[in-house]
Amino acid sequence: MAVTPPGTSAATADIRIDSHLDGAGGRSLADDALDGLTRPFKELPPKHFYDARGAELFDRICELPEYYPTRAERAILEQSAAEIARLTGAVELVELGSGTAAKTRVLLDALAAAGTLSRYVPVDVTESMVRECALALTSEYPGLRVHGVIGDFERHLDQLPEAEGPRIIAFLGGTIGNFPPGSRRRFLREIARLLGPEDHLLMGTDLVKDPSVLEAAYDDSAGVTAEFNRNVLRVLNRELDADFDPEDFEHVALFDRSNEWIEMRLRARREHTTHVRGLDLQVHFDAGEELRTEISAKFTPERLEGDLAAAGLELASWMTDPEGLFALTLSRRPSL
Ligand code: SAH
Ligand code: AVI
Repeated sequence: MAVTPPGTSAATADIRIDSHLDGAGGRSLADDALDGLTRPFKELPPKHFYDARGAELFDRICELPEYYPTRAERAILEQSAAEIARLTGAVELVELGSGTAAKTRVLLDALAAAGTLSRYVPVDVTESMVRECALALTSEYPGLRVHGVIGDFERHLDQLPEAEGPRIIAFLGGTIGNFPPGSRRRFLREIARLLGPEDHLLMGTDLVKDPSVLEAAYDDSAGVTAEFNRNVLRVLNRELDADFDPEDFEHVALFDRSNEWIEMRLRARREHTTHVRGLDLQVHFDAGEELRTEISAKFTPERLEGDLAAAGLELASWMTDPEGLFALTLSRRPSL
């Protein structure tokens, strides 16, 4: 496939791809690394996990026996997709952090069966995901148009195409939990601003549960999540010419009971200094020092409703799996 220069778009009859990850995408990693690695408590944002290898590791995580969210969310979608199609009458589905759109097919099937489906808009920072997903879906759903957006949903929401009719903005997988609470509400407000009177937000949230179940989901026995976690160091080595040895770091996943979120960290096994040449930066780690790489917030119905209300949204439907592990919610702007 032809390479699309940054900030431009390419189109075939059914596929249009817009790319917004120009130098600014690279700068975002450089800025985040400079900021996060020089803090007293070192931290990197989770969006940098997802290069092609990180995306592949995430797919393997979704298949792990301990990682229940993907299966639970799929079960809810299978149970409720027809009702979601009926309630929304959506002609298009915009998906933030779409990845391989594996579960999305359940929704697309329901919208196609309802006879309303016309366009799918996947939005993801991982270019290969958006391109492969566009090719796969246009061949699986004859007549479907795919308008892919390669970009950062924290920076490029204003680049979404105009709605062509009632639409669903889907934010699945519990990715909203990767935002800290204040940014989460700000982000939800930005999504709310995109919703017209006929539109809905369909969001997946992981629910608070037994900490041992949560910790196992983020520290699997096969070590796939540990590799996913360390992958961010490989991204820094490649993109910023750093010399991290990923094996110098131990994977840590723990449930913070007061904040009700999982924290993933990388803990230095020994004292050492890393050189990030692209930033001309030396980063010192004490033995046992931790770098936080992700929070994954778990929700109660009250917390979720509070966050939605703070963003000016009202809950239209709350759906959960038989074990109550995960929730899918449909919300909208209240009619005046
Ligand atoms: N929605 C899928 C994938 C979840 S993994 C599912 O439910 O299984 C999170 C996805 O969000 C990845 O594909 C990652 O590349 C993407 N992502 C993470 N941060 C992002 C950001 N800031 N902007 C756009 N995409 C992002
Ligand atoms: C994408 N996101 C919702 C996943 C989560 O569960 O927070 C990422 C992940 N991190 C470790 N395992 C999966």
